[in-house]
Amino acid sequence: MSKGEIVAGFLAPHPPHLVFGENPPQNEPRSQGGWEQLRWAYERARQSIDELKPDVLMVHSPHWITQQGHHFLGVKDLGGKSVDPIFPNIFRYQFDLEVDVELAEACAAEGAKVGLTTKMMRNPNFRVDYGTITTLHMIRPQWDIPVVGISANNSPYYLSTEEGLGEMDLLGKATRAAVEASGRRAVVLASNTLCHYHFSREPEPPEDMSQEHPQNMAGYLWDMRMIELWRAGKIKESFDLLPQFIEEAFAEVKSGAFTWMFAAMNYPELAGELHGYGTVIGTGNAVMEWNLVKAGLAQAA
Ligand code: 2X7
Ligand code: FE2
Repeated sequence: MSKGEIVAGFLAPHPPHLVFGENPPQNEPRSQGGWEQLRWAYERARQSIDELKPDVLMVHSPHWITQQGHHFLGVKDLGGKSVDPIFPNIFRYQFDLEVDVELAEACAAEGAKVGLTTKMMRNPNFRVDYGTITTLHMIRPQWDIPVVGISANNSPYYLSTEEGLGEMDLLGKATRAAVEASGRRAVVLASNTLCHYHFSREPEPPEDMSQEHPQNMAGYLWDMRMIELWRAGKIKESFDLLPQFIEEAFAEVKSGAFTWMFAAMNYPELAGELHGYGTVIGTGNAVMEWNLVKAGLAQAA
């Protein structure tokens, strides 16, 4: 078996509004559209997935919260209806997905080796969270590539940010080791919003884009500062700033997916491609790609 590798990483945020705006058959509520800049950004990211031809999509979601350890979806076929607890009016999604259980088990084993508490989720009736589903739907609506789903232990919220993100760094390195041993071509997806300040009232209808804009200017400026660093490939500098960004913009990257993804990619000082930026109920969201094949750091399919 040839050595597996991570072929790309995407910042792939999960506001369920994006699925709502697209009106796929799996989602019950209907909309007149909305959030096009972000949905068109995902269309460009989908083209890259077509070209990369990965064997597996790996996603870390802040909305599957497991306070005791890092959990991995561990049932091959999962299906059912996933409802967003905050926005049940816009996200009631019939999901049907295939899990790469072998790779998930290898990630859990590698994580345990480096001292993390890890666990396989074996409940066949498990309802997959809206974060995992939205990111996966937006990046690959065909659902024809097996997935690895990873929970958020959320250690940065009850340890210090630095300690918690240190755990996510270990989880990313463990993920990389598991992918390499698996022989798979893997794409890693950080399911994270940037600035997370949001409005507390929803417009009527929710897709009224005349009401959509950044919740505050300081948060918007933080998002632009971080995106500029990522577009310039200044990854180390961006990680040095990450705790301050999290603190001042209440950024959702605190939950660890972004750190996990970069650790899994071995922190390449590589310019990311911004597919698009937009706000959702005032929060900042960017769809960005770090393509390791184009950079000569991974093999083409
Ligand atoms: O989970 C989310 C989010 N991160 C941002 C915006 C809107 C809804 O849900
Ligand atoms: Fe979120």
